[in-house]
Amino acid sequence: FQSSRQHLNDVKFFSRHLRARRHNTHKGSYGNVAVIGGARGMAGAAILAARAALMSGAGRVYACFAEDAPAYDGAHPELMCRLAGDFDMDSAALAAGPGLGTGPAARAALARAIGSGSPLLLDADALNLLAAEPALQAALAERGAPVVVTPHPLEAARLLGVSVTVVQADRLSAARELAQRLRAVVVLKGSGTVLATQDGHTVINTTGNPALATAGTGDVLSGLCASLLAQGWPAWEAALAAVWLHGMAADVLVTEGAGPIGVTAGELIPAIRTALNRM
Ligand code: NPW
Ligand code: AMP
Ligand code: MG
Repeated sequence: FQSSRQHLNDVKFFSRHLRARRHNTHKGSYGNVAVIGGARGMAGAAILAARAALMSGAGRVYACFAEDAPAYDGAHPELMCRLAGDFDMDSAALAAGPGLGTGPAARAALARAIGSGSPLLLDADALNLLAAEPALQAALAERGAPVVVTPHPLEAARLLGVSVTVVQADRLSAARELAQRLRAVVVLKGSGTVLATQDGHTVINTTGNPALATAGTGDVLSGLCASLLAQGWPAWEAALAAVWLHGMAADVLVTEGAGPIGVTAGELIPAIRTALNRM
């Protein structure tokens, strides 16, 4: 297993999926993303994920809320705000979890997302719901469409039923174990994010810095990765590219003097757009 470990400091791992935009294309050519999240008090998490999806190139982005959908996002009226219950989960790549909460409406939205045929990213409260309910894990394992999960160490610990100390003591093994159990690409976040496939292949990301240690940066990563899934990237390359770009954007902000102190998750989003276009 150890021989499969690689360090992701080179875009060659995913560069073949980077394509210039062709002239004769339209918004339908770049895929739909739906973020499923934003319970009361955490609408910002869903908005951040949706903005990240929009500014990383998805053709249409929906922000779906388990309860109380806002009319629109004043800073980004391009986003379409909906109730999750009204959304056709088969019509977009899904990012479920940012600020989703764990109540009955959240659980119902997650079950519909898992039951859909869409590419699916699970983060945050979607992972907390999954950890609490073996039936949802069983449904996830039955899926045909791709799944990426992006736990931070505490979310990974909840899923594995161990302590954060155990996860952090051997992050490669924790990521591999989760990938096998959930039949998903796993992104175990934190300094030196570990990515793992179901067959035990692992990569450690080398971009990023403690500027990212602030609320909402994980939600931005979810929207970015779902956007690449919507644009047709395979799950593994989408996860590699999203993690690399997210960290690179933070590195650029620090180089420009905007961090590491006080970078906000919202500022990361245009920096990701710049990094993506420069590639
Ligand atoms: P500590 O503090 O070390 O004991 P939770 P959440 C641990 C939404 N958000 N290494 C750490 O534990 C999310 O989307 C909404 C080691 C930390 O305190 C979720 O839906 C926002 N430990 C919901 O809130 C912006 C680490 O985990 C604890 C670690 C809850 O998500 C914020 C936190 O985990 C947020 O995104 C690391 N690298 N990273 C909004 N604007 O609406 C984390 N931990 O209790 O699951 O809470 O991550 O804040
Ligand atoms: P979340 O905890 O879900 O908001 O996710 C936090 C995001 O910031 C993840 O992508 C982490 O990998 C990243 N992050 C947090 N702290 C650091 C750090 N010290 N160095 C690099 N990346 C970090
Ligand atoms: Mg998070």
